[in-house]
Amino acid sequence: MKVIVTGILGQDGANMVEYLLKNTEAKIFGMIRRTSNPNFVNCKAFIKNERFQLVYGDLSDSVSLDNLVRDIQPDYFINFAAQSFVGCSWEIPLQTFDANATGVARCLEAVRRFQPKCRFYSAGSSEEFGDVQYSPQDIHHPVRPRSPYGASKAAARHLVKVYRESYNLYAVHSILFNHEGTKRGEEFVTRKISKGVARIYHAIKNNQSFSPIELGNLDAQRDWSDSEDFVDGVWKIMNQEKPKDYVLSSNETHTIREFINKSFLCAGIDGVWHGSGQQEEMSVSTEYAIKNEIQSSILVKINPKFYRPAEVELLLGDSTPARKELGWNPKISFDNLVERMVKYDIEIFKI
Ligand code: F7E
Repeated sequence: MKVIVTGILGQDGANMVEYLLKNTEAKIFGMIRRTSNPNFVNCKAFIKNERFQLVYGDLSDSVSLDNLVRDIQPDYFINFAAQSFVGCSWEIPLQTFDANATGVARCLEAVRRFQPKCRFYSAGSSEEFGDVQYSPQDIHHPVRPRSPYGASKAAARHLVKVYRESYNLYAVHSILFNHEGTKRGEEFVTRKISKGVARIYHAIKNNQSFSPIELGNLDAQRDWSDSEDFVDGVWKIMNQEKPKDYVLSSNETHTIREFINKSFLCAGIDGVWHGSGQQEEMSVSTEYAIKNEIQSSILVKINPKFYRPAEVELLLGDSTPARKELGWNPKISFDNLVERMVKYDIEIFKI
């Protein structure tokens, strides 16, 4: 069995490769773009595995995708490559659309032309639901994106459906709600918080001053899971008798503020909120400041530069069909997820 996985330098691609090496006998071809200085930090566990091979390819280059599919003749093609940062998608809308939507069309064409038996997975996003009409959101929720990123993923979803129905491909585009973990990029809010908490934890421990974590909208609500649970769900979705799209989610929603509270709690730092709107801040409690002889006291403050031109205020998924029909059983709760991320970042923190 041969599997092409794209996006292997990122969180999901790397977790997918680790999952496949552990749970299958497959040979894995991990696709990366040619860059002058690639960062393999997420690939340490498998880069030297004999069942793993690095291959060059690019979602913007159909020749590379055609060649890979023609030469490898994969049984599965799992596409986790993307411009995945919503916040940045207003600054680079065309590149976002090219990678996330046209890139999927290029993959589908490569599969259709050179290995139509190959099962294809496209990573959908709850950002496609955007300005939500009802909660919890299931697979039938209308597509109402609020960002160029959401629009690009929505377009990919339509393309996958069209190719599935037109050419009888096993092509799926399942909706992934937010999913995080210790491989998460630092620009995403959860890792930004866990790394910031680790930095402050070490500053307090070493009697040093610290600067606050600067964030945008703390009221947004997200349905967060662990990426390691999701790659198991994705593999189950790819191995059904007939292709069908599902939602993967925790079925819980939490504000950014709740994620912050839990993170500081995990680090044993006692914070209190005060003020509102752009003046809202979290600082260490008086008792904690006295006990630890802390001079700088602000832990979190608002920086409007992290507000988005349009926001998805609430996401809450309904993954009941995936749990019932696929036997998908996510293991990492919201509390576990926050704890894992904060403890990991405290452990690896370097000044
Ligand atoms: O933002 C708010 C921000 O960038 C979450 C991607 O994996 O999940 C992810 O997209 C929320 C938003 O993730 C900051 O406004 C506040 O409401 O961590 P995020 P995301 O946009 O939800 C979906 C499902 C995907 O498909 C995406 O690829 O947090 N927020 N302050 C902030 N966000 C960031 N990044 N930085 C802040 O300072």
